[in-house]
Amino acid sequence: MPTAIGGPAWRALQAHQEKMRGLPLRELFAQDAERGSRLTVEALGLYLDYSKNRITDETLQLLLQLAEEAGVRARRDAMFAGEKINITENRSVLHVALRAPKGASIFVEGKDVVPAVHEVLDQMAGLAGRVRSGAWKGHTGKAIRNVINIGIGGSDLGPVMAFEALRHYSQRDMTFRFVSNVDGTDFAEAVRDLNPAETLFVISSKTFTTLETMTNAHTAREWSLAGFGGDEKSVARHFVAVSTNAGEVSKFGIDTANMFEFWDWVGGRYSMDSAIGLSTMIAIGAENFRAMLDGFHQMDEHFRTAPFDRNLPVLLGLLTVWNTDFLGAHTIAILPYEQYLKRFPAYLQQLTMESNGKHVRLDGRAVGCDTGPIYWGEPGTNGQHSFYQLIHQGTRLIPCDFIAFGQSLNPLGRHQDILLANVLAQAEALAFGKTAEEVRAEGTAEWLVPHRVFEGNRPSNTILAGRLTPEVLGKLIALYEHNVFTQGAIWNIDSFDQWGVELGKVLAQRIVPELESKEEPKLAHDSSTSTLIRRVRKLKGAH
Ligand code: G6Q
Repeated sequence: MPTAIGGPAWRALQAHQEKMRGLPLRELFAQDAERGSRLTVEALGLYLDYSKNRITDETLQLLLQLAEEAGVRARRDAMFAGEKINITENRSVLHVALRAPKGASIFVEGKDVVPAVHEVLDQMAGLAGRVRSGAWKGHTGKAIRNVINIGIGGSDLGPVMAFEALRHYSQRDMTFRFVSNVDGTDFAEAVRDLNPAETLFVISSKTFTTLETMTNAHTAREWSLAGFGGDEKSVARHFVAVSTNAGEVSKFGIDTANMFEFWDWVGGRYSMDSAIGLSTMIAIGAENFRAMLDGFHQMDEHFRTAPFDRNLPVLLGLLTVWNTDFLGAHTIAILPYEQYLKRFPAYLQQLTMESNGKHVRLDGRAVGCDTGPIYWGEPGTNGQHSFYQLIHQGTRLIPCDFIAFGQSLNPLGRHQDILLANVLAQAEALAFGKTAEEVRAEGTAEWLVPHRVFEGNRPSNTILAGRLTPEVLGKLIALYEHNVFTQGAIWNIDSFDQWGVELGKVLAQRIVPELESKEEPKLAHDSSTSTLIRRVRKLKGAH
């Protein structure tokens, strides 16, 4: 596929962007009284208002033309058809198969993968049911009260986010914790008040070789064994695994009957709805987990079939390309006004930045424009009292995605109205600001006027839904997955590899023995790294 960057639509957008400079949002809204209801899309119970972007109908038409020139449609269809669109790893990209309903067919190299997906889901439901009901007994005959997921990156961020997001639906008499960091503190704090006899570890690792996860898993094994006088037979009752690597799992001592499989066509950051979601399923139950999968699937179908001008993920992806490549934005703030979504921005950081943080196209040549913006964020209203200042009055353009729900899962007096009033007010203030005249009219001293002016013209999207349910969470995650896909297709990059995380891993493996060796090691690094290694060796000895 030839790149659309620099093509007709791209060049037209560059010229168009010049025109747009003199058209602030105030003006655009003044020209069209219907804008706020027209530039919206509602699908699957999600309402997207994108009217507060610096766009006109012409911008939209050009962006839609860009999507056609980039071949987004063909690329999308290739993904759903199981083609190996992750070309640098020669893999299919089929997270959509993880939520395909029973009876659907998706083929990888001539084999329908959907039946295997449902077999694993049923196996997960079996374990989740036994653990939740207390039928699964630990080594000493006690029921499991604590579940600890050990994993990192894609094998951690999704489970953590989903547990927090769906905590309302979780089994409240059980404790769920997540250990990811190789910093021993993470493990130590997670288990300090737990009883090994009531604790089940879920070792989540696609490869079962990841340094951090295996280090934590072995420490967990020692901690657990110590609670049973070293009886190795206990491992099978207190450890289960989620992996593609049966050999390593059984070497670890985990009964492969308690191994939950997934496949190399599931990327780590797209795996929270695979067996990697086992801890989520134990927490919320199989029925809620399936409702979440159904939400994902509904969004997959919407992405696959809705016309692009009414297609939520396509529109969000195109707006991101517009803000990034034509308006010069470097970041996107994700601002959920829903406390349960507190880890959603962190989850999206991996999904978006590991996927689209690429500098070369599929053919290995330089992309020639900016790719993946930096995603970050915090729940509202907290952020309003800290970093929003820079968004309102700083010198940088920071597009925001506001996410809010009509109903609270914890209705308390006026809380929800106040929360919702704030999210609406922030989007309004960012778009329309406050002019010098308005500030003066309040009787502000002239010298203070510039400090109190809000330029406005800051773009944002507002996404509204009724209530945060497992199904809605699935829709929201798939919305961003396909938004990321759309961006990557426009940039013509491989959104599904992650070679950028490799180099640091390799170098760390080299440095570990240099830190541990009794003898002073011969160091052949650059002078900074060698000096730092010597300094760390000294500090290690210091108390
Ligand atoms: C995600 C990445 C990465 C991966 C972790 C854990 O897309 O590949 O975050 O998930 O490195 O890998 P394992 O599951 O193999 O331990």
